[in-house]
Amino acid sequence: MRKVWEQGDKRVDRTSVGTRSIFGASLRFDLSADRVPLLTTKRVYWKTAAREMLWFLSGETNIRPLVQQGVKIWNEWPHANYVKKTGDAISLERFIERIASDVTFAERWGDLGPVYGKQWVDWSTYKIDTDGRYTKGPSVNQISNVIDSLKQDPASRRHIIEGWNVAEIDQMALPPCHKTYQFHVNGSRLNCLLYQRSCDVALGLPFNLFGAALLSRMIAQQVGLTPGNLVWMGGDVHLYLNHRNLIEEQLSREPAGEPKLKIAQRAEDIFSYRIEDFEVTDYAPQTPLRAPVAV
Ligand code: THF
Repeated sequence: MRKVWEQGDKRVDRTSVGTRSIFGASLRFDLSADRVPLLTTKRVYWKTAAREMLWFLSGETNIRPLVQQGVKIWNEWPHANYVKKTGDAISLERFIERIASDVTFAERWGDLGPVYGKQWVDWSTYKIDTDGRYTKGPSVNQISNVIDSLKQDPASRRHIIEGWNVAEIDQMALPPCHKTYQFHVNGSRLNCLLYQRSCDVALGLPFNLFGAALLSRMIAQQVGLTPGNLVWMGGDVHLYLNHRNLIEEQLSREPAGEPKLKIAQRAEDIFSYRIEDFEVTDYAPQTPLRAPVAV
């Protein structure tokens, strides 16, 4: 955060909020002994990040199940889309109440398009016959495939979960930021590398790191390995200019402690984990810091 804030170039971005940004960065964390990258310089609502990760794994792309669990982090995009398409200047709060109470409305306006969940567990395929006609092929469950390949061919360099479906980008509310996860087996240890094309350091990164660590830990448990390293690589790594107060406060604070993440029991399969299965201990963060999300 300090590096981006002090050395980043000023850029006008898609959201027109303005950022300071560096291009190309990496972080490395040791996940052994239940360690987890969870910020202590502000409270991170890790259960929200965990619920989001379970939502991705469920294949869902509609915000309704998140809304029903009180998770608000994806609300702004469907709301902005609704206001833009209908010209109805409904407030975010009223819009979200309708998503929660009205299934038909939620189906029509709560969907983000073929974002993470769809690509991870239900990537569409097509076959082209000799006349150049397209027919639908079987869809691909990348999560199941990675679980299988880790078990059957641990030395493979192809344990990849990819969110960047070029053919469907234009139907997504937002193209994936944490777009590629690669896994790597070293002896009994499972390493994970996350490549994130665009990173909102103040709001997104704490969630994305916790999410990646959780995914890595669930997958390790499913295939009988111990979590090794988590390597994070970022493309455009930025701080929004309207996050100044949060940034200056956070940079004045000292990290303290070593939070741990445990999974109480092994779920039957990678899709059957529940929020109650996750436990964070040794977490005594400083106070939460609020900042608006750029849409
Ligand atoms: N767009 C932008 N501009 N930043 C992002 O971090 C981001 N994401 C997802 C998609 N687009 C993005 C959405 N994820 C918060 C956290 C994650 C988000 C969006 C918003 C957020 O506001 N966090 C607050 C409140 C948490 C809460 O409500 O519990 C926080 O204090 O952490 C990055 O993947």
